[in-house]
Amino acid sequence: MSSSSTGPNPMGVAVSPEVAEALARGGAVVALESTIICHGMPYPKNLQTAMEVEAIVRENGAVPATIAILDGVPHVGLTSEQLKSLAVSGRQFQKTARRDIAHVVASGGNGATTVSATMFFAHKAGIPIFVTGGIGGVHRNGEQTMDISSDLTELGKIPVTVISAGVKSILDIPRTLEYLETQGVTVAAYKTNEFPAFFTEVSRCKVPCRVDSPEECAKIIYANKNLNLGSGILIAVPIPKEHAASGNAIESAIQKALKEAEDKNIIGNAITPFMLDRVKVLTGGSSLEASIL
Ligand code: PSU
Ligand code: MN
Repeated sequence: MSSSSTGPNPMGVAVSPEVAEALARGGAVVALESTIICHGMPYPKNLQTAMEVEAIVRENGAVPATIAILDGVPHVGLTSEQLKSLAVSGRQFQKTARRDIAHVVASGGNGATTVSATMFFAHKAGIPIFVTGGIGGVHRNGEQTMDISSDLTELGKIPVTVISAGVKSILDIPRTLEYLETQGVTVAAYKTNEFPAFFTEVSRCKVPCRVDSPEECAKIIYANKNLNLGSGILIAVPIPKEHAASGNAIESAIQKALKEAEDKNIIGNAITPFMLDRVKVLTGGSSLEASIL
């Protein structure tokens, strides 16, 4: 079902009528990001995947709220027309992390929100749950470049629960977990003791907390809320074994892509889309398939 968005409310955010209605009656709403649509996958795979993800949320009795900035207005919950225009526009939508929000809004631009910006708007709209594929983290060589995704600091300061397939091994997973600890983020893994590496269930990093049921997750989310901890929660759900890509093939693609990035001097917020794209090409598309499944 698609519904047209209302104009921005006094908080400066346009919440779609369907999302607003669900929130008002205390129904379940799941926030979804848009960088993955505009910068993470090619058209039309991105549109198919975005629509599929929204459909899965609905099948499970919740209302999806994809978040993006359209003509300078942050939108929480998109119509199918808006979703399509986002998918078709792709990279014309600016990759928008927390630091970019004010600029994209002030210039009336179009922004595809990363995990950090999506968390920010989800919280503003009163949505406590956000589902995505992979989150950003500490980049490899991050100890020199200081390239640490603002997804991690946002998790430290916004009480939203992010459910993801973990952190891709294009990043430095052990340092990402260290940084999340510093930020005070509750990190849990679902039915495993190991923090998942997105393409595979294996990272060799022990997770600080294991959960084995949705009820256990809910109890942690409740404790966080009840104590007003103010920080976020990351729940990592490993990719199903049958869909896991080969760890070795991915690692050698990552090594190649890292070298290419260095040679081309690709840095800053361009590095994640570059790495995702190169790893996809170098693995003959198997990393993209694993991303969608
Ligand atoms: N990792 C993925 N897929 C993605 C991203 C990260 O496996 O699509 C996107 C998310 O939107 C994430 C952002 O929030 O990249 C992080 O970018 P950066 O590393 O520039 O902070
Ligand atoms: Mn970065």
